[in-house]
Order: sequence, then C-alpha cells, then structure tokens
Amino acid sequence: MSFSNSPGGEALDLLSRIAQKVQEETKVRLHRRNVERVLSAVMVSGDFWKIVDLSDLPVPAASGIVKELISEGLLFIDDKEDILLTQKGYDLIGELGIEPFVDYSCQACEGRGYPFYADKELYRTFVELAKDRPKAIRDYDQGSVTPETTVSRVLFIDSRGDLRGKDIIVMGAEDDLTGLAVALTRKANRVLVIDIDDRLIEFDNRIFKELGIDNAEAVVWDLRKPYGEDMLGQFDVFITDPPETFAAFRAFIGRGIATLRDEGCAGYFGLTLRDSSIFRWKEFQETLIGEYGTVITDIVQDFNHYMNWEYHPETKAAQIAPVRKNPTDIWYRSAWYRIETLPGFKRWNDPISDDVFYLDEEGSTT
Ligand code: SPD
Repeated sequence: MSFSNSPGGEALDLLSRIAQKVQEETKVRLHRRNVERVLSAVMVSGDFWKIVDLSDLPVPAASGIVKELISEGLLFIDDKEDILLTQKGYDLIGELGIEPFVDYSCQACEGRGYPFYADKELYRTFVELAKDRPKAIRDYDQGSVTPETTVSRVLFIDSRGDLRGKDIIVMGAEDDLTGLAVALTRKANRVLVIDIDDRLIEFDNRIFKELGIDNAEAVVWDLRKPYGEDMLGQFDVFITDPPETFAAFRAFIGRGIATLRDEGCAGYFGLTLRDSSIFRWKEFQETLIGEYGTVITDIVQDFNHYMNWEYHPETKAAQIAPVRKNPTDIWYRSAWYRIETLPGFKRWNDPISDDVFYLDEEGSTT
C-alpha cells in the first residue's frame, strides 16, 4: 500500500526510506515502524543505550537509524552526547502522531511477575555469595544478569513445576550463576552445571563443597562438541542463555533439548532483541516448533536484566554507536522463554563447525 496520497504520506515515505537504507547498510531486516519506535524512544530518553533498549532493535540497526535521522535533520546530538529532536523532528512526529513510550510494568517485580523478594532467604544468600563471582569476560560473550534476575528465574521455574525433585542441567551460561541459585534451594533432585569457563566451574564447586550441597556438581564443557550418550535424555529440565547466532542457538538450545528425558520436559533460556532481530526470532521459533518438535509455553519480555560489562568499550557495539558515552544504566535485557517437549520431539546433537558463534551482522556486544 502506498501512503503518498494520504495525510502524512511523504513523512511515512521518508521513514520507510530510512528503514530501507539502514537495512541495506547493516543487513539487519527492518521496516518503517522500527524507525517510528526509535522516535518514540528519543521522546523519553536522550541516552543512546536506553534508546536501543526501548526500540527493541539490534545495536547496529538502532545506531544506523539514529545516524540517518540525524543526517535528515530530524535529530541532533548535544554537547552532553544526548540525542534530541530538532524542530523538524518535532514537526514530523506531530504530523505522524508518534507518541512517547509509556511503561506501566510493575516496578516492584521489575516487570517479571515473579518478585525476587518472595524468597528473601534465597535472595540474601545468593547476593552474599555472588559478591565474589568471577568478573564477566569477553571470550565467551559473558555479561551477567542481576542477582534479582537470577533469583526470579528460580522462582519462575519453581512456579511452573520444574524444580522440585527434578534433574536439572544448566548449560553454558553460568556467569549468571543460575545453576548455583537452583542448587541453593536444595529442592531439585540433581543439578549439573556445565560451562566452558573453568573459573565459574571452580567457583560453583567450591560453594557446593563448603555448603554441603552434595546433589550438585559443575563440569567444564564446550557446547560446540556433541554430547555423549551419557548426557542424552538424562534430565527433566535444561536452563541456558545463548548468544544469538544460529550456531549458538543450536549448540545451547538444540543440545539442551537433546538432554531431556521425554515429552512434557521443559527448557528455559533468554533471547534478546539487542543482538538479534524479530525476524531472527521468527526463525528461532520455527526451528523450535517445526524442527525440534517443542512448544513455546511462555515468553516474558525484558525478564532478564544484564549488568554492564567492563569490556564494552572494546566491542563493535561501542564502535558503531553514534555517541562515545558508555552505558551507565541497565539497557541490555532479554526475554525469558519456556519451551516444553511434545511426543516425537527431536534430540539435535550435531557437531558445530561454524566459526560464527558469538558475532554476526545482528550481534555486536561481544
Ligand atoms: N556480550 C554482552 C552480554 C551478553 C550476554 N548474553 C546474553 C545472551 C542472551 N540470550
């Protein structure tokens, strides 16, 4: 449909052209409403990283749109590196009726629906232990979620009947210490934590030993390698948080499903829109349903909040941003997915030969 003859037609055409141009430059698939969303975000925050967060766009796309809106004279950057509307920008949003973002999500539970303070003892113990956690490093795309997020994950899993008496594997995302938090509840039957980073494995094992938690263990493992028969079909629940490339999706989630025993088992993971687009989410969801034979039972948008990582200035995200200012507040968030196996589900367990494991055209924060 062409909007050229309707009110605001030229302005809509401009936004479509911007979306198309940025798509060509960045190879991130985009449409006009993505540009509108960036403008809605700019109306409530001048901070580039908050604009990325509110826009639900991969950093290269949000950055490309902001730069293009600047070159069209709709935005400018002031001396504090805040991104602001010009008079031409105000005229455009007025003409199109673009409104500022509003947020009515619950401030107490931080929008998750599962308040971390529902189990104060778990929260206090976890925070105390996590004080000495190994710091997030760039090598494995680490970036830890907040303690409030980790504890809420456990409460969510328990509330869905996936904790008590269950055999649980936590795979390749132990920088969040989710395996440790699950083990601290002492409610699972067995907890196995695997991660490529031996610092995290030693950290967990030391705490399990000190606290006498004898049903949990942590083991070093590289998820690019296929599992042996001893791992396939051995667990009731898997938990992970993959980088958003296709190779990593298969290594973390495909292999997670392969560890599940039978139908009705559950998998939990985070997927973000900061390092992947909604188009890629569609492809992930098609793989989950069509290829792996699972069903998506829950998606809680922005459930996982990530603490900023020290290596940010070295990343592609920092280099392509329209400002040099580093993020000061939480801006990187991800949705919390729960899937369930259906009869006939597939155990994917191929080797990963793909080098594109952490970074591609949509991902930029590693
Ligand atoms: N590199 C920045 C931190 C990224 C942490 N991983 C998030 C994965 C979401 N699925």
